[in-house]
Amino acid sequence: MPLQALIFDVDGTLADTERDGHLVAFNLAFSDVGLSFSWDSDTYGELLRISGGKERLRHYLGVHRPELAEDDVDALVVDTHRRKTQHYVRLVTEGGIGLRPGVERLLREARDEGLRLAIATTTTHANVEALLSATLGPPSIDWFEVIAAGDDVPAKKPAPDVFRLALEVLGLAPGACLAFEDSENGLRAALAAELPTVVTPCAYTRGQCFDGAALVVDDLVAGGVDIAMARRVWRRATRG
Ligand code: XBP
Ligand code: MG
Repeated sequence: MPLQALIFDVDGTLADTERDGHLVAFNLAFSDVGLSFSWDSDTYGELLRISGGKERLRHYLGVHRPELAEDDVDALVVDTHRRKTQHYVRLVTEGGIGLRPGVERLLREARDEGLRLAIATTTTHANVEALLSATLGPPSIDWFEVIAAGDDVPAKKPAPDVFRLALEVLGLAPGACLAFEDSENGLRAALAAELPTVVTPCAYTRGQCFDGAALVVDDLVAGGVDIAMARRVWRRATRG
């Protein structure tokens, strides 16, 4: 069975979106709704262990601002996250975030060779579409046969749900695919879906445990990961 598809995580993998995108957007949203705190980079780095912006904020309020978590905390979380997503889409659309090294080359080489593309992410469809449009142009959204996003599935990473949804829509077995991730949570999700996985850690995830990855490189350029290398890594991982 040949390699047939590449499945990409988004945040930290396609682009380094967390510090200059999501974190900035969260703090702007906290100000919008009158929350008296903001997150610094180190705090956010710790909170990133929790997948999902809504789940991350709900955890923070419950642990660090229990007085705010008493009333209708769900309504506060949903409203704050909605505003955060609006800020994030604006920041990305303004061109604040670029793709990581080698990502565009690999996507274009994969397309040229007829490989199918998919996304499996924890973030929202709005955030993914804004990032793709701003970095590769609006038509690039259609390069991906499926964009499986966090709220499309019952459980977020490290659960395998979003990768399994991508495989289901592709109609492919995991052994016909190669996944790309940046974090321990993401790698665990991909491995739980039995996907061979390349890891390109980002600033927040460097030093996490990537046991089981087919390859770990600083980034796709540093690691020489073009489509030919991706095929070699897949072949070695699957004996395909
Ligand atoms: C990383 C995440 C997301 C983002 C924030 O997603 O855990 O929650 O941090 O996005 P990925 P939302 O799986 O792409 O690495 O606030 O939209 O959740
Ligand atoms: Mg990620």
